[in-house]
Amino acid sequence: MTIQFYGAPMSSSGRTHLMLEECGVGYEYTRVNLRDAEAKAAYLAINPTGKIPFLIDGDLRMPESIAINFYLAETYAPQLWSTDAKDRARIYAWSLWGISTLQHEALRVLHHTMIVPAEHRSTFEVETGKKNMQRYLDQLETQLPASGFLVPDKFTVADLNVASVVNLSIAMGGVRLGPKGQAWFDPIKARPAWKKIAAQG
Ligand SMILES: N[C@@H](CCC(=O)N[C@@H](CS)C(=O)NCC(=O)O)C(=O)O
Repeated sequence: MTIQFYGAPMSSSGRTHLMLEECGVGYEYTRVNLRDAEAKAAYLAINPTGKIPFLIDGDLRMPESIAINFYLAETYAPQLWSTDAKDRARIYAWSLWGISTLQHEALRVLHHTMIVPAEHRSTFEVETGKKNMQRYLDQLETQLPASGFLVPDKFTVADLNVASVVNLSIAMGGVRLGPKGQAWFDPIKARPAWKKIAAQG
C-alpha cells in the first residue's frame, strides 16, 4: 500500500517531504490548503488535529514531522538511522533541540513579523527571538563534530531535521551560521532531495 502524505509548501511538512524524497520510497502527496474552509473540513475527517504533516502507512496514522522522520528513517532509510543506541540518542537530542529550542525562537520571529495582526506585533519579541536564534546557531557552531555531521561519522536524519529548522531561522533574517555551520549546511542544500523540495516552494 502506498504511503499517503498530507502537507503544504512552506510549512512544517517540508521536512517530512524532504525525508520521503531522501528515502526514495513511493508516496502519494496531498496538498492541504489550510486557508480553505471546505478543504480544511475535509482534512479534519482524515486527521482530527487538522495539522500538517500527516502520514498514513498501512495501519499507522501519525502526526509530528520529527516523529514521522524517525519512523521513515528507521523503516525505509537505515543509512540515515543508526543501530547504535548512543548514536540514536544523538539523533533524538539534535532533532529535539532543533524543533523545540531553535524553532521556538524562529517561530517567535515569524509570528511577530508576519502572522499576528500588526497591532499585536512586538519589536521586543522579534529582537529577542533573533538574539536567541543567533545564540543557538553559535552553539551549533561549537558543537558540530569535526566530521561535519551532527552524529559523528555519518549523515543522518538528525542533519536533515536540524537543517530544516536552520533554513527557517536564516529565512527570518538577522542571524548567520559560522564557518563550520555553513560548511555543514551547504552540502545538505545541494542534495537532490533538498533541491527538488525547495523548487516546489
Ligand atoms: N510540531 C508539529 C507542528 C505542526 C504544525 O503546527 N503545522 C502547521 C503548519 S506549519 C499547521 O498544520 N497549522 C494548521 C493548524 O494549526 O490548524 C510538527 O512538527 O509536525
